[in-house]
Amino acid sequence: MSRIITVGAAQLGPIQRAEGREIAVARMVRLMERAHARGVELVVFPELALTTFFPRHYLENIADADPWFESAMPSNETAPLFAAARRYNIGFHLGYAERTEDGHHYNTAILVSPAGEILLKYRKVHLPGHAAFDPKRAVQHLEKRYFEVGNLGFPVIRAPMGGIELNMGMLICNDRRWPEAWRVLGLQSVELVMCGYNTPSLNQSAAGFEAHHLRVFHSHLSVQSGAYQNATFAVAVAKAGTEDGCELFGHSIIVNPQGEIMAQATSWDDELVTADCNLDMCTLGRTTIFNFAAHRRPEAYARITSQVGAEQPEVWQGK
Ligand code: ING
Repeated sequence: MSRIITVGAAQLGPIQRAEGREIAVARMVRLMERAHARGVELVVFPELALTTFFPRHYLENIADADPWFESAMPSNETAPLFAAARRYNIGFHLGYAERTEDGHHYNTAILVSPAGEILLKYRKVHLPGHAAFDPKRAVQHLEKRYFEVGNLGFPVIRAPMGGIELNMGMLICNDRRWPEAWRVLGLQSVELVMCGYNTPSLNQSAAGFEAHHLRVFHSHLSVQSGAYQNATFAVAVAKAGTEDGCELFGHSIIVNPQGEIMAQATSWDDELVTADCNLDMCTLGRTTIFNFAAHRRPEAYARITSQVGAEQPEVWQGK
C-alpha cells in the first residue's frame, strides 16, 4: 500500500510593518480553508509568517524588536491557526520569531498536528547577513542581530500525518543553501523537508550585481539538489511581494526525491500550491545512488566538521 500524503505550499504575499499578526493569521486561515477544499493534509507556511521580515529594519534598542516575537505558541493571535487545524483535520508548519521564557530569541519553525500538538521544533542555524548596522547597504539584513544560532540541531521526527506515518524535518530559508544541513536530515532518513523563506529579489549587499533570475535559480537549485541528494521530498514556501518597499520573490515549489519540481507558485501573493507526494519515491534513491551506508566515506570528510572557513591549498612545487 503506497504511502501518499497531499501537501500544500501556502505562499504568503507581503506583510507590512504596520500590519498586526491578526491580519496574517486571517489570511493563513483562508489558505487552510482552501487547502481543506482540495484535500490537503499538511500545509507549509513561510519563514517569519506572522510579521513583516523585520531583520531589514535597524532598531537601536534591540528590546524594541520584542513585539515581533512570540513568547507563547499558541497565543491569542495564533490560536485561530490551531483551531483551523482541528476544524479541517490538517497539520501545518509555521515559521515565526520565538522568544523563550528565559529570554532567548530564535528564528523558529514548528510542525503542528491536526490536534494541535507541536510535533517538532527547529531553530534556524544558518543566519545570513550581519549583526551591526551596515551603512553601505541599501537595506539591512540583521538576522545575526535579532536571532541566536539555533540550538536544536536539524531534527527529524517520524509522526502520523494525513493517515500515514512519515519522517519529517525542517530547514529555514538560508539553511537550504548549505548541503550539510540537508545531509544531517538525510542521515535521519527524512522523507519530507519543509522550508519557509523570505528572500529579497535583489542582492542587497554592496558586494556586486546579481541578476534577478539567478536569485530564483539559486533558490530552486538549492532545494532541488538537496531533495535529490537526500532522496526526500521538499516543500519550499515564500513570503513574497513588496514589504515596505522591499521586494521578496515568490516561486514557492514542491520537489520530489528525483529533484523535479512537481508544482510551483506563479504569483507573488497568497497562493496555495498542492501535490500528492508518494513517499515510496524516496526508496529508489536511498537504496541505490544515495544508499549512505553502502557509499559514504566519513573518514574522508573530516574537513566538513573540523573547519569553519576555507584554507589556502598546498602550492605545487614542480617536479
Ligand atoms: N534570506 C535570504 C536567503 O538565504 C540571502 C538571504 C539571499 C542570502 C540571497 C544569500 C543570497 O534566502 C534569508 N532570510 O535567509
